[in-house]
Amino acid sequence: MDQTNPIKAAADWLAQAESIAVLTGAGISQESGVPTFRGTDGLWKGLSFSDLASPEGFAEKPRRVWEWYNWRREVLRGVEPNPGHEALAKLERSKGFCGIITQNVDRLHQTAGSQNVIELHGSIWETLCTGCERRFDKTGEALPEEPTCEVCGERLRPAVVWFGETLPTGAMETALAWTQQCDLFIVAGTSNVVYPAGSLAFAAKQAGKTVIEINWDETPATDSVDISLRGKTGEILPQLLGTSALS
Ligand code: BJW
Ligand code: ZN
Repeated sequence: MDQTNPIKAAADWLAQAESIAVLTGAGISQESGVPTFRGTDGLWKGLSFSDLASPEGFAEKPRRVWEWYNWRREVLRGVEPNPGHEALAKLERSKGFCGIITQNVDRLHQTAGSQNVIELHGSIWETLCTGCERRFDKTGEALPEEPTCEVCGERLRPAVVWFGETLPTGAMETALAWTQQCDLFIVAGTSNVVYPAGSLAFAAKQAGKTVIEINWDETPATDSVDISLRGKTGEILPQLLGTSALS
């Protein structure tokens, strides 16, 4: 491994790996124009997202929570996948691949062409009825200020995972299985502070896998990974593929 050139070293790992799993977070969509949660653009009208992404926040002020989600849906209607998403889709096509484990609810990986995607935190494009628990696909639609169920009339909520809620059935189990099966684990554009997703880089390391982090900042996982590449995911991921024997 070339210690003096971490990009080259990471590209070498990529070229050698027979199967790869990737954990992504909000940072991978940042260059598409999607705001991240933490950091300078992590607030919305002065509210912390934990006021907005929690069952308590929704119970207290459902209209306010829907205002935030409707605003985010509108932002997402105007964005496209960026070279980071595209590089991962290309990786899936070009070699043995476990898949992408994403915390994002924006579906940009799928739009870029990735097929093996676990949505740990659900999808912003689906709604869930708080009464009859039916799910509705509302992809791309503009929703009313406080949408209600067309079957039972109860309040709809975004079909995403809020703090204190359990992840979709089987999602974490499959994600953990991928960390065990892959021989390279990439963790890209996540602050690694939200659990259980934040445990995956450590689980991969513990299972003896090579772990590469891509982030423009340090995270709690940085000191534990094999290679930490500091920069934009939309630049580094295409660079890695371009430098590896894959391309
Ligand atoms: C770039 C970049 C560029 C930017 N290039 N880099 C164990 C220990 C402690 C706490 C817990 C624990 N287990 C569970 C908990 C509680 C809680 C938790 O984790 N709390 C911590 C915050 C303390 N977890 C939960 O409640 C989870 N449920 C659960 O565990 O159920 C079991 C259970 C239930 C009940 C009791 C006990 C157990 C659920 C977590 C759900 C999180 N939901 C949200 C909202 C989703 C819906 C929506 O989108 O609205 O998920 S919160 C928010 O954070 C969202 C994200 O997916 C998630 C992670 O954020 P992410 O993706 O990392 O984004 P950022 O903004 O934080 O970071 C971006 C990063 O990219 C930064 O590092 C930048 O530097 C970087 N970056 N642009 C490169 N261009
Ligand atoms: Zn209903």
